[in-house]
Amino acid sequence: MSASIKVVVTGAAGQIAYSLIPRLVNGRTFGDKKVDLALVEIPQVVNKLEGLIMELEDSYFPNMGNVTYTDNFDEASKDGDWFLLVGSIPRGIVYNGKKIEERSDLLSINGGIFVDQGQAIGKNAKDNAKILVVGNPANTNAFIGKNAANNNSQLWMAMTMLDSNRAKSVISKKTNKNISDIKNMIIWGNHSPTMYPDAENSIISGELGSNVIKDIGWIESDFIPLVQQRGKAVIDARGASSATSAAKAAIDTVMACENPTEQGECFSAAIASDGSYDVPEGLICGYPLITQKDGSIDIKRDIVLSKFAKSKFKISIDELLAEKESVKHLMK
Ligand code: NAX
Repeated sequence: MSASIKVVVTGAAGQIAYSLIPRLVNGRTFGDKKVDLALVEIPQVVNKLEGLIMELEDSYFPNMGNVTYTDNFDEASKDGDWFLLVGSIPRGIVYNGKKIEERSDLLSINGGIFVDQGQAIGKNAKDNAKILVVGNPANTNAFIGKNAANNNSQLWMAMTMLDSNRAKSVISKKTNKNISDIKNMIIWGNHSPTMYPDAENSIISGELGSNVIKDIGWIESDFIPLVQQRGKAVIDARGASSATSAAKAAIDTVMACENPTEQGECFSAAIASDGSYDVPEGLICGYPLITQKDGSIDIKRDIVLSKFAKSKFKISIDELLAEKESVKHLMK
């Protein structure tokens, strides 16, 4: 085995984590590296992780290193290379005696969690740590965490890969192409129903999406709402939110960051804006990204957005600005 890597996962007793954690140590996600895991949960359920660790041991993963579990994030974050922040308080549960239904309550409660986690990461994690926020509201949680971490050499991301994978699936059905023929499926903006999945700039069997799908009516009335509402459709059908597809998307994001991107291609995640594509600086916004040969991650800057695309993207940017405003009390 070439080297070792420490991965910290929060929400480790949840649904997504159950599908995600075994894939972290399967010898594929991080290549031949030995993977140490630090699993984090809230005190009420942390002991359940003993059972998960038993299963991991019983699964015989040759690349699995040390596995620890704790309800102390500060301790878990020490020397972390990768952070998969899946844990968050979901909408609909009773928290401190109040049913959490409003997005503003969700932002405020989870925001508080991300202040503490951000500070711990900034202080304890490796300077080149990568942090992928999955727990919702993912972009604004990442915004809060990055601010609290105050360490610009660490990379904070929010996950939009699941939206990108969903969009690829819809395009592959529409065009009768294999899913692997659909590339560069960019999700602009927020991981929320305002996201803008960009069919026009996707690459379908080597051709620009706008040259293949000329039906803007289908894009506007079918494709975009289908992708934006897919999470709700899964909840309605399954009685629980997307879990195995979310776990796969988190792994896809890690692998996209760990391996140089093919020439001309890009992948989707939200990172802090540097002003690219006229997004206000600092917002954690869904962008097309490239992993360079030296491992650094950049925004792909040569995408041309149509007037239609810009109008849709703006709706999502405005939502991110409103979310930023509603958590300003958490910013120092
Ligand atoms: P679960 O409710 O099954 O698991 C969440 C776990 O997080 C629970 O076990 C809970 O105890 C734990 N947790 C809560 N606060 C914590 C904290 N401060 N530290 C550590 N652990 C904590 O939810 P699951 O289905 O796994 O979903 C997790 C999150 O992913 C939710 O916020 C969900 O909305 C979000 N999603 C994000 C997606 C994305 O594409 N970005 C898609 C899937 C999913 O909806």
